[in-house]
Amino acid sequence: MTEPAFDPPLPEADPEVWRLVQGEDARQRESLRLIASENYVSRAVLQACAASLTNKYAEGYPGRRYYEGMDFIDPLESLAIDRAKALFGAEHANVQPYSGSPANLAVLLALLQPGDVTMGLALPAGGHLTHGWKVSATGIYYRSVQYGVRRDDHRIDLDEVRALALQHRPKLIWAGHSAYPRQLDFAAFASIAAEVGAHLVADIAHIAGLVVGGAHPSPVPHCAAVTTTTHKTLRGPRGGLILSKAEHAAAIDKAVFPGLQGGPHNHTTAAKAVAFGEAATPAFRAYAQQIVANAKALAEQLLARGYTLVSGGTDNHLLLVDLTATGISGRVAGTALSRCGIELNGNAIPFDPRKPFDPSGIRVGVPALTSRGLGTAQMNDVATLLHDAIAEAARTAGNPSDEFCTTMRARVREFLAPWPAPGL
Ligand code: DSN
Repeated sequence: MTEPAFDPPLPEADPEVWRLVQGEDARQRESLRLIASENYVSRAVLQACAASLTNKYAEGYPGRRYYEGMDFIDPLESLAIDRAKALFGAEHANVQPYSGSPANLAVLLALLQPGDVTMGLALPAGGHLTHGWKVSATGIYYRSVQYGVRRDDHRIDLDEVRALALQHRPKLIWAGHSAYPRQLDFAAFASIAAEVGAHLVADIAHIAGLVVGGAHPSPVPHCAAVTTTTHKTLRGPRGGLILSKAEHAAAIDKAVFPGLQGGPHNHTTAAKAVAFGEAATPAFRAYAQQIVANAKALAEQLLARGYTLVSGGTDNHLLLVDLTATGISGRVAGTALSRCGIELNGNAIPFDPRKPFDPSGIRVGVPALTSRGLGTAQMNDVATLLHDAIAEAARTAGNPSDEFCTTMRARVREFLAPWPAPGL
């Protein structure tokens, strides 16, 4: 039997796209990836992402679909749901959210009326856009009150959270972040939420892998709902997940579909199931513990080189470095470091006098390099690479020479050579 004429493999079918994909593969292999929200998925997760399931429509839920041909999709989605519930100890799981932002919007749609009051950590203090920041739909269609961190120790001030909650009587309180290096006290948030009759919702997009690996306390017992992406520390495909108490299951399912989304991305659901399976293993538990150990070791090494860390250190997978003393902004440093084969992002620090697009800090995360197998013994070298590149960027006002960058890229490649990138 001959293959259909339209069906050559990608390198032949579209060399232009293939070249770019290959380029990205090489870049991921050869650069020191310190973006706190990124990771390397396993070969198994990558294979599931590329499965024929992408060809199938499946609006609805297992056993209640609007399409025929669900012989394999229904058991697959049920498997993903069961694995997610077991992994997190949750009463209900919805595995269909396309990513974290739709998951958060779905929770609001399920639990609130438009115009209801919500509370969340402000973006400049390390919160997420979808926790009610003014430009987000979550801040436009709901009345959002934002809490911050303390000026002296950069920790969330639970006294302020309580005072604001008593003053504004929110219907929903977010506990979550995308740039906060400390643990969240979910029990304390739950007690404030109970006092004002609010739903507590945790967004654990950044820390889901740490939670299931026992490296961060779980919010699940304390919350009406918990949202997460599946592609950060959880090391799954790009996607979202909502966990909830059984009493909210129907409302949440209805909010995801038909409230916000159409057909689920079944290939991603399969990859989520694979990732949940991987995350339930002892090896993943060790990975989660190693992430925190590596972040703490890197923090020590940067402190020893004179850097200022927001809150003085870390309890999780990320550090926020205040670059004010170096004379260059986080954006300028990030661009220069990228030319040197070191990837991270400029990030606002609490009470940042600079603009969000050109902030004072950088965010440094270790989940990806921990997936390559690097441990605490390698964090001295990671800090040296970072420091050498930042120092040269500062000395040259953000314009290190091409020669310097080429040398740095070679040093990064050589350093990473013994630690192959998973999946690629
Ligand atoms: N964009 C993600 C991050 O980098 O933290 C959060 O959505």
